[in-house]
Amino acid sequence: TVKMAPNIKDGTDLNGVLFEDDASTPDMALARAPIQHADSHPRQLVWRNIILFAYLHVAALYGAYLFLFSAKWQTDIFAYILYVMSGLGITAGAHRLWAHKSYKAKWPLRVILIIFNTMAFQDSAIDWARDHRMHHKYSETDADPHNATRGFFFSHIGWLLVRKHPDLKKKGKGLDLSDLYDDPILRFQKKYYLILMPLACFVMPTVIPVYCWGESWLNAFFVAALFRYTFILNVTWLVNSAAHKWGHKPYDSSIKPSENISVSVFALGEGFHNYHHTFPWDYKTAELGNNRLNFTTNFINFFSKIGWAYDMKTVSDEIVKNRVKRTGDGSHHLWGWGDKD
Ligand code: ST9
Ligand code: ZN
Ligand code: ZN
Repeated sequence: TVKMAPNIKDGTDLNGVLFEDDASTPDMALARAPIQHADSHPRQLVWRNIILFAYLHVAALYGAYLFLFSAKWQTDIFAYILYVMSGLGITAGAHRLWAHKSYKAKWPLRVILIIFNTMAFQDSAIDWARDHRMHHKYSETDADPHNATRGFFFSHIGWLLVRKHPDLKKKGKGLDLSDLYDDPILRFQKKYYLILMPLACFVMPTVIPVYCWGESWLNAFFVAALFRYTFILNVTWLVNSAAHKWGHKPYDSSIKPSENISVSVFALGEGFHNYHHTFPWDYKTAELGNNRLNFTTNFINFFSKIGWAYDMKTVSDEIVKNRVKRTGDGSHHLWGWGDKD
């Protein structure tokens, strides 16, 4: 079942995160205020993160070398499968299900997604969704965790290397996260994160290649754990950096998020970012009716066939068309894939 958002009229959806209640949030006026710069706020470097991320990226380069020249082919395929699984834990799980509530999932699918999500180690889904709701609600202001107006580096990785802006912490108190805390699966993951995450992201990916096809510990750890993990991190961050910088803006030319095909391919369908920021409740995170270049949408559609995913929210062609006319940059004919213009 796919639902059209019933009571959202075009124009009231700006920066909406949750399709039921967002347009009525008083802070919405603030969220649309002119772009603010964070220069007045001194950066507080977090050296622990700087050192860990520096190590991780050097180790991942070594892992990439082993991936190409040393690991068994089974290990390479395994790393690829883990990339898709943990990627879905972010896209179908943390992003479309938990941050945006763009569809509903029965508990077996939620269990699958929380396992995938823990393999991706991007912090608990509750914390991820909290940051992401801020990212939409206060997009490109100081209260946006990876505010793209602070530059490519900050929106890519820099935001994880410094203390958060005081504005974010202040405004963040106003978020309603009760839907997330109501789910025992999400509470369980957050409570035991420091045990579950190392097992799912580092131990399991290392042990399986060693015991199942006799891979070396070195190859298994650097390829299936560190290289695979760091690769997905960077793909995810590219949505915040590259897809907030390069590409067309067929739906809303007043914001930085853009339609970026290259990012979409690696991010399992999450690079159609101008659409996504314009219509954030759409479970497809893209207009394309036929789900091209959108593996995550196909994944959710598959589970809707067996009844584990339901109540998917989307946007009517009519609303999209009006919005394109009113605020688009005129490039929609390149993006409607011939079936909407
Ligand atoms: C990682 C996450 O990489 C990546 C997320 C990317 C998002 C992408 C979105 C794009 C769209 C989707 C596309 C997906 C594509 C995927 C493709 C896959 C193939 N609201 O955080 P703290 C308050 S993680 C409300 O410690 P500091 C709160 O009271 C990588 N309140 O701030 C909080 O206390 P508590 C691995 C908030 O001290 C308190 O402030 N993880 C909010 O300034 C302190 O919070 C890491 O490396 C909020 N949003 O530290 C860890 N935020 O939590 C990195 C905060 O107790 N993080 N508050 O409630 C850190 O080390 C720290 O957070 C810090 C800031 C140093 C960055
Ligand atoms: Zn964004
Ligand atoms: Zn989003």
